[in-house]
Amino acid sequence: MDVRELVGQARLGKPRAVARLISLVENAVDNPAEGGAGPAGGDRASRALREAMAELATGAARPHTARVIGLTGSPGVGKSTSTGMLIRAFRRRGSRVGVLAVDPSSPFTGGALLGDRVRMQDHATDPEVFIRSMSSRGHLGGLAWATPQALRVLEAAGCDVILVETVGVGQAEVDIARLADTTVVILAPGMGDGVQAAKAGILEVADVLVVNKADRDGVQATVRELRTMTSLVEAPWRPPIVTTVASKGEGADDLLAALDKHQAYLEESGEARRRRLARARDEIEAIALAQLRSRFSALHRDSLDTLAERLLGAEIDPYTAADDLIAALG
Ligand SMILES: Nc1nc2c(ncn2[C@@H]2O[C@H](COP(=O)(O)OP(=O)(O)O)[C@@H](O)[C@H]2O)c(=O)[nH]1
Ligand SMILES: [Mg+2]
Repeated sequence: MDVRELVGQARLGKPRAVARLISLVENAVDNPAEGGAGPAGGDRASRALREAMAELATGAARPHTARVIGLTGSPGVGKSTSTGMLIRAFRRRGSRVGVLAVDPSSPFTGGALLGDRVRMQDHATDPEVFIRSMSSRGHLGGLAWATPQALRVLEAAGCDVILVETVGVGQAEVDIARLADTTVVILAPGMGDGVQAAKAGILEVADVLVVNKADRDGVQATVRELRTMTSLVEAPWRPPIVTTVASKGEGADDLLAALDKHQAYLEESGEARRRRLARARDEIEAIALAQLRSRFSALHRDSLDTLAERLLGAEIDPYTAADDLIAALG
């Protein structure tokens, strides 16, 4: 099947075409040639990816816009369980849902972040739910350009909502707050999260704060701590605090209401467009950097070696050598 046909099928929401297009993105990350600079490669897979993105980004069909909701937090707080809860909540509304589990650390993909619970049980046979996981497999910068492209595929497939699960705040290669329209930071009571949260500056990224595992002790203390923090926020949007028991589906309606309220704020304030523009800038920059890195590593073999010899031989100073190297990039 050629790329155009594949994109056409994905636009019709055909799961297999969606899966194949996301695989195209993933395989480019996986491609170790040229330092993992997927979109820069001249190989067949890279060309196919480029063609697919051109068709998706500028093709005849008007791009469908999805709400991108990021879920982040420390391991074990209940991100995957909450993702499952939100899939169900959005499906009840009749929304088509995409899920991307982004794992910056795992050397293997295959749903390390997304529990089997979510993958298998409820949604495996639901044609309106697309679930994929992606890992960087150690390639620097790989997820920075691959994730927006995977989002574009899911968006083209008509997803109304895309949930992106990723670990940690400030530890992820993909800065979820720059990727999502709404970022949900999930905490759990009694994990020392309050203190950690303050340190990691979650208030800078959180649009909605969730204290999950509200069936455990200490939930009120965590909520109080967060409330004290958010009361100091002077920005036009003060992140609401929602308590949930994701494993029992409790609090789903409150969370949904908080998400909707934030979405309305984004639209009214013009922040929605600002965030999308920032996302577009990041994507272009990530691809450009990948291409530069690729060309740079190609130069490495000859120019850089020669320049290093000359520097050691006191024939050239390091600044002039760097200028020469950049000039050689063309
Ligand atoms: N008691 C309790 N356990 C929960 C709740 N939500 C999730 N869990 C459990 O916490 C563990 C980690 O959940 P998971 O969603 O995989 O966390 P993640 O690492 O953040 O994705 C699992 O055993 C869940 O069943 C909750 O609200 N209450
Ligand atoms: Mg998880």
